[in-house]
Amino acid sequence: MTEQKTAFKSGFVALIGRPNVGKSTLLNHLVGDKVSIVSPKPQTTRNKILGILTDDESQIVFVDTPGLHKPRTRLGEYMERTAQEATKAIDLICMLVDATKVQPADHEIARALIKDQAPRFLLINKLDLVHPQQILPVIASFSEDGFEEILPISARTGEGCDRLLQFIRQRLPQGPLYYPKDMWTDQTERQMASEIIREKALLNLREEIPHGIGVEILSFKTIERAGGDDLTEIHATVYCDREGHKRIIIGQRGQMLQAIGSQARQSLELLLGTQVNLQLWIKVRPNWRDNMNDLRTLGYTDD
Ligand SMILES: Nc1nc2c(ncn2[C@@H]2O[C@H](COP(=O)(O)OP(=O)(O)OP(=O)(O)O)[C@@H](O)[C@H]2O)c(=O)[nH]1
Ligand SMILES: [Mg+2]
Repeated sequence: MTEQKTAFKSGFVALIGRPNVGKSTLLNHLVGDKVSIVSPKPQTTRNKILGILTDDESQIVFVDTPGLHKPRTRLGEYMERTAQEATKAIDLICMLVDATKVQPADHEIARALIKDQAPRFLLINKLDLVHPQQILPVIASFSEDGFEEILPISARTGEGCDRLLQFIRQRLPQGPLYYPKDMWTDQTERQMASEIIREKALLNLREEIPHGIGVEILSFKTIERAGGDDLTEIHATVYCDREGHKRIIIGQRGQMLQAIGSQARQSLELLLGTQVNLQLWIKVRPNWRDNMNDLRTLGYTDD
């Protein structure tokens, strides 16, 4: 008797939800690598980012998206559009909510997703922060919104994530290998470098400053050296929108910029597997988030 080979399954799975609910943390956990930057500040993710998980039987292409919010700048509008578009032509939508603070906006998003007609799972994230009994009313409050599965998870501890992957694989259609087996994201090293610098700025800076930060990579060059001790030279400009913010980003005696630079360099060395020489410049560009040219320069465009 010949052994029947099971058909390969593949598909695109969008991660959708309000800012800060843990979409990027979940993406990184599921892909098992740092693909998308994470911070305690809302509106961390600004672009659509793919994280790809491939095994012998399936390929899941996760699509991380900017958190859905009410945009106040052109950058915000771009982020909103990006997230909305990401639910089109998708095989499965995973909507995330934060178990510690479900809000009316979550219910609005859940209802709006009904019209997309794609199969939908609801993931109640940050399970590690709540008592299991607190989850029951949350589940009940979404019971009319047509979710095929409602799964409590913790993207931080990984609780419930294996089960989530099982459900996702069951739900995937038969399909091709969309991306090469060893590919785990669609971002270039240059794009990842820019995101890592922005992440370290987000982690070190307070309040409204992070929202006004943009990073442009000016040059990115790997120099091969004897003994495999290669060096990557990265020059980048950090945009901010006020003179006062520039002073804070540089900090007293340059300490803040040094902290951001050295944390970014360490992450970049891990990512690239080379030594890194990172040079950062700060530039004030008032209202760059509303300026189409600046948005284009920083890669926030629809094309
Ligand atoms: N305790 C706990 N914290 C979590 C969990 N998932 C995410 N977080 C934290 O929540 C914050 C936001 O996480 P992100 O992954 O950046 O959230 P996001 O939904 O991608 O946010 P945006 O990109 O702004 O839309 C970070 O501080 C994470 O460490 C979780 O399961 N448990
Ligand atoms: Mg994110």
